[in-house]
Amino acid sequence: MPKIISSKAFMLFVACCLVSHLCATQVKRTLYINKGFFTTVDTMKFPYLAFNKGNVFNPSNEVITLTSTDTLILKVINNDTSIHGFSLQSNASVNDQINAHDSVVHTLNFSKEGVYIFFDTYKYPTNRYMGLGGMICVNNHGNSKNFYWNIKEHQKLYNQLLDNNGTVNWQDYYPDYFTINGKSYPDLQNDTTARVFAKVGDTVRIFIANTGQSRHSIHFHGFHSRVVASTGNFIQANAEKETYPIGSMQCVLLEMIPDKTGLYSVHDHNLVAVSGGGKHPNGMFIIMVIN
Ligand SMILES: [Cu+2]
Repeated sequence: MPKIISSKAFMLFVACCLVSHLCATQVKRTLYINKGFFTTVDTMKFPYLAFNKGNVFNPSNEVITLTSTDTLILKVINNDTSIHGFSLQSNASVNDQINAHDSVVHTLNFSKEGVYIFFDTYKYPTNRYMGLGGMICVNNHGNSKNFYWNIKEHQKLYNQLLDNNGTVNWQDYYPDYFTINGKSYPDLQNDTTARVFAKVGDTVRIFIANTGQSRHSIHFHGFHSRVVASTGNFIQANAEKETYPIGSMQCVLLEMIPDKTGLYSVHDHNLVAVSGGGKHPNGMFIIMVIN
């Protein structure tokens, strides 16, 4: 008799395991820390670092997308010849030091929708400034049109100095290039992950992280958005507005439902950030298309 009960209990246990296994999706991703050169909109070059999905350098950091029921198995490989760090802004227990050509693995869950920054804490803020800051985007809307903006500014001379183990004074920081996903206008117009392209009535979601050193005020023409999630001190959840001041290492998830067709610009309200190498409008500037 006890044997029958225990075998029934065992079958129930197996069934439960199967159900919970089917509901929870495991997402496996690998990030490579790569070193290379950033090419600006006016073809200047400076040393740069990025988290990429392969071992080939690309100045756009990889974007990881999840839902809040996913479990992320994340491997980070240091493909550089120097030590790097790996941290997650929302989770203090993720704080690694990774030797050259070494790697770490984390199992992570994100219970809330929003944007989470992963970044290099080693020699902080140097390596993060040099490019090592990316986004994990958690979205439960099954039918939204999603766009990803990793916003950042650069001062060419600072990258060169820091790469030569020089010191810089952040009080004297006057950035000369301003990018979204490592690109400036007009190249940004060809970034399908950044340029909003939607129809009237679509639910547009824009995942924004500021991985730079400066604050950036993102200003939309044409539409107000609703704040779905925010880590910023300046932006409250559910606020509906058209300008969003996003501080260094802060994130916002916006939702916009366009009600009219046309071309509408989005730009940093600080007009210096709408330039590149002193030329306007070669900075943080996107023309959205609503059909
Ligand atoms: Cu404007």
